[in-house]
Amino acid sequence: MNVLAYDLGASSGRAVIGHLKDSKMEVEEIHRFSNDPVHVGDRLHWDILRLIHEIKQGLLITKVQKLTIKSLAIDSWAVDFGMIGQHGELIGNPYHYRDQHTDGMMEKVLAKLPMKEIFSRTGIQFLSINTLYQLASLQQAGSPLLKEGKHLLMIPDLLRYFLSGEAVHEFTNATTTQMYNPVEGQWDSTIIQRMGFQESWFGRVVQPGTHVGQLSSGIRHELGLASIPIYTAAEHDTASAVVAVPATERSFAYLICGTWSLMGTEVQEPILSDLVLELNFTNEGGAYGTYRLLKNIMGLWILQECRREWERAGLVYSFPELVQLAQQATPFYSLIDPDDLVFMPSGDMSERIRNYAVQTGQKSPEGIGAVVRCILESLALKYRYVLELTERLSGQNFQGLHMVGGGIHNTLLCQWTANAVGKPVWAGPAEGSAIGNLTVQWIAHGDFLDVWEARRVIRDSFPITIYEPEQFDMWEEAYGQFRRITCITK
Ligand code: ADP
Ligand code: LRH
Repeated sequence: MNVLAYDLGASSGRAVIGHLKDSKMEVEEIHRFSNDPVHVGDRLHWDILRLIHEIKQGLLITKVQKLTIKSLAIDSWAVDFGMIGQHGELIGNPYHYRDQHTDGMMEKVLAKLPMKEIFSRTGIQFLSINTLYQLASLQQAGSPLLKEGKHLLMIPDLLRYFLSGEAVHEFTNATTTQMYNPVEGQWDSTIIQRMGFQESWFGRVVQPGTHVGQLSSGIRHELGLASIPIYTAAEHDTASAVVAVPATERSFAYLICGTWSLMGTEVQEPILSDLVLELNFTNEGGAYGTYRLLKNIMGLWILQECRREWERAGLVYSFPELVQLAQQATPFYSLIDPDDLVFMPSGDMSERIRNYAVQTGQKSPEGIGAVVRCILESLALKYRYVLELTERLSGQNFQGLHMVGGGIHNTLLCQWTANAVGKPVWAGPAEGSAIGNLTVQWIAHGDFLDVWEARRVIRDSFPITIYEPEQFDMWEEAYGQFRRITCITK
């Protein structure tokens, strides 16, 4: 019997089939598609109808291949949502979290609700992209979405709703709204009321691995399919990826490396200390009663945007080609703080990198190789900084770093990460979120006793590449340079 995972990242989505054979997981990607946000007027949207179309294409492939599907589940990026109107239809096209309507909105919300109070109620880091600030922005604009909307559904909730007709929230993703209270185990009515939002937008929240419906008769009829049970995965893709970290030790650090880089550790309770707040770490909900004490790092988004920009200028390079150019460039020529907000929106990214270098008294990286090298070295150095903070906040000393996600195809980044953190990097599996999604379904079906048994099987089923740290002195010196340039003092 097969289980089916849809894993939608910010840059691409895939349908992955998994089955268990001889105590190993076997997975096959049956469908992959790009996820292309669309600029309309001044706004940036997700192409939600294309995504549902691609999900249906995946279902059709299972039909053509005569695969029997025991269940399916969806995971995707966090914080974004759609509003459902009174007749059950989607109102408008969901906004992309990089739409600039949230600029300055966090400050306005914090004038109403103190930061400390929001943090103690939610445990969530302060990012302008959070659902809380997106809703505040729509409210300020008098958006019809909020006037007509009856139910707010996060992206995977929404896609699942399109498939099954059931409007149910999933826990891991709900926490990323910064309106869910993990201590009370429910939506935070204080924040919701004080913001003037409707409590009725926020419905029942279920845990990962819950059976939440069946493929609707409409879709079964349209595609000529039999019924398929629909489950919740850990629907936040990062939560799914953490499930798939092939750790054997209970204390482990991870770096989920894709469009974003998410670095942290698994904890049993949210850590709501002043230091976690001060360092802007988060306690996102995880599977099986855990929390993800982590920090968002801007990640390979910066490289993706440069690549897109060069492509528009007729300079078309694959990721491996860009990595090769970086390898040939001068080491530590210039460095950036990847998390400077200047790198958040889409657009003229290489120009912003050059400006950052000049404004911080460095030489400007000229040429594609120099820019790519600057991005990758800066990311590796930022990983060191955040890993040190993770150790400090969690009181642990990690033996190495687990890296999962598409970014591990960038072997240079993996090696430089090991060099920067001065510890081994264990890289794999690349399709962490999809495998975590499948794993939660298998656990729900009783195929594994718990996540630890599943992690052992993941470790035995997929290749893990070990990168040992090298050139320690050079990276140590570069880290000092990085801290000075980026003014990191803590
Ligand atoms: P997301 O799920 O956020 O869309 P992925 O986990 O699929 O992202 O990772 C995509 C990133 O992985 C790309 O932006 C790219 O930087 C990197 N990547 C993927 N394949 C390769 C490759 N062959 N060589 C180098 N980097 C790669
Ligand atoms: C990674 C991710 C991350 C969120 C961001 C919006 O795909 O889900 O965990 O912070 O997208």
